[in-house]
Amino acid sequence: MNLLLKCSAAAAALLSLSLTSTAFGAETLEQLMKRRNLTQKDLMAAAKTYTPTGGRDEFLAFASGGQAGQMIVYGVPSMRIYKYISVFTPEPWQGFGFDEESKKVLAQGKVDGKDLTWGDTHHPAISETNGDYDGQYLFINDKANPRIGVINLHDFETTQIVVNPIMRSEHGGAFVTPNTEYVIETTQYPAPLDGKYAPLEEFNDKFRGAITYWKFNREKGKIEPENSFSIELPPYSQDLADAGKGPSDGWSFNNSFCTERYVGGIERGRPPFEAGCSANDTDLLHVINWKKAAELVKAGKATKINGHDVLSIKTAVEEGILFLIPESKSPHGVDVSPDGKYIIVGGKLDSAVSVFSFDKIMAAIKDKKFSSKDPYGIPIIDMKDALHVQVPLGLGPLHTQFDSKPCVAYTSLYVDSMVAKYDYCEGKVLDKISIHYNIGHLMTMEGDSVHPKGKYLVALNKLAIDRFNPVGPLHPQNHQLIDISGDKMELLYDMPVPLGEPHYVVAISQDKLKPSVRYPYGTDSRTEQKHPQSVRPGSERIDRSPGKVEVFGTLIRSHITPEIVEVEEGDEVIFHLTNAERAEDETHGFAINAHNINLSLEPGKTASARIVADRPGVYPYYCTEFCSALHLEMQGYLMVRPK
Ligand code: CUK
Ligand code: CUA
Repeated sequence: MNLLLKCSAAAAALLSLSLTSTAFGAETLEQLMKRRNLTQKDLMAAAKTYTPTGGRDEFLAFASGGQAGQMIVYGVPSMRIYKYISVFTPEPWQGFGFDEESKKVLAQGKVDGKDLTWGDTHHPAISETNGDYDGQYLFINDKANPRIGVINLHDFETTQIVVNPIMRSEHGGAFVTPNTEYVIETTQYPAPLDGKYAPLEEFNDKFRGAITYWKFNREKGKIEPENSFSIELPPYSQDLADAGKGPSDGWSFNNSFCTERYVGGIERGRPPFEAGCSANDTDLLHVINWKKAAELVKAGKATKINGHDVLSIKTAVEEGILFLIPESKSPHGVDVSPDGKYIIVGGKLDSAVSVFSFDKIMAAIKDKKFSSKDPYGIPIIDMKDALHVQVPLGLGPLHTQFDSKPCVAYTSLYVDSMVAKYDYCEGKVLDKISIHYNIGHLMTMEGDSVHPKGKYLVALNKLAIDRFNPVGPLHPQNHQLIDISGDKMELLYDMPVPLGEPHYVVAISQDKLKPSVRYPYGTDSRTEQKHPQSVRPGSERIDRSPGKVEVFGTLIRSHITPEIVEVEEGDEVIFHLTNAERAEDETHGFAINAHNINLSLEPGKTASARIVADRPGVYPYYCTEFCSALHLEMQGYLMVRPK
């Protein structure tokens, strides 16, 4: 009962009451606890996460699905998974990659003319207005094939994929500027920006990093590649990035590692010296004035590489928009505080985080107080001239998120498998908690916005090892929910994540999301426009021309109209189908035997299926969602007559 004493009075009263009264059937809570081997602490944790049947979550989290090329939507604090959002990978339930409309979105993501059916998603970002999450759009990057996916949060569907024209590898994306003017993406491993071959002997001259600022048009809900630009960076492995906010709005920050330029067994930065990527004591934080960069591009100071505007290092240095600051070696996360005054950097091989002061950085730039230049001529600000404080936290600090309480931050400690809570203004450790195991990112509610909500923290752990029932050598990943409302962090719940490595996750207050329950009649959900081939019930028809049959149909309980479609062997057949339902959640599916077709038609949506009827036969089609008592009757036949 010791633990009970620590609980709040109300909860304690509730628990002692329940212990003696009947909970379910004949079993008392006390008996149930004994049978399931639960402690009072377990019960408190359960009460903090359990969401009664029919209940709603306070926050929705959007997690990267890692190698799955998708995203995972789950609730906090219940940790119930709601949905996968397909971005770079086909997903049949939602028809993504199976209907013609979504195939066009996936085709935007071709690289070198090749169709890619996966992505390595790392960092989701929610659109912001004045630095607050606004719940309108979601962005996610693909590390393997540098791309950004745009998801409209009115229907949680991917509507655009843009391919980075100058990168072959990226990591520091997607991060947004405070009014979502730009979506930021940085390279990971350097390569020639023009995409051509260059021998490693020319590494120092031909290989480059870069940072891309993708222009986002909020009215259209689209990234505008023609209005986007990049800045050429040295051939260091660039890493995570973040945009300034408040006083630092207009600036962005990104880390780099392997400034030794070690590649292929040779350090390219100095005479051959085989010490690998961690010979130097420090790597380099990049400080960039993106607002001025955008003006320079407008003024014609960029050069085109693969049709894309790129400001050279030389121009960036001459115009005073690019600076470097030494940072602890092999850094990982760079995170700007909610008030925009501090930039916190974690070093994977270090035991402290470095808290840089934006004011100090600006003062050094104003006074031209530079200690040296890097080999590419970029001015370097001395670390001590930019540092506010270093906080010793433990081994392997990676990423940082913020609390609703001022000056309170949380940093993941990869090597120690812990989360550290500390005061970054004073440089004081406040609390530490063990996680299971090897944490990468961590996330607090709206924790990288200007108004973090506190309450919960999710630890995204790289290893689960013994935490779950074994399911073969590939274990699920482990998202751990931690209560951060009190002085001490408390571990509440382990959620196995079954889809891929969930690098990062962002969570938004549920009341900021206003998803639609139906589309305006006949909507193409990918273009968000009226679908030109949608028809109303009663106007269904079949158009025929030589070699081609076009079906304009509808689905409504409990019919697919038309119910019979007769075609000739070899015909191209296109079904344009509209769900004529208005009732909430009355989705119909549409599958055709043997043709790799499954559509998802939510109320009001129009989607198209295209097939080539190259084999005579009788092919049933049917609705794949159990939509009414007469669901199984919702079917028809595609009759393919031999020639
Ligand atoms: S993450 Cu991408 S390597 Cu720390 Cu942002 Cu896992
Ligand atoms: Cu419509 Cu089942």
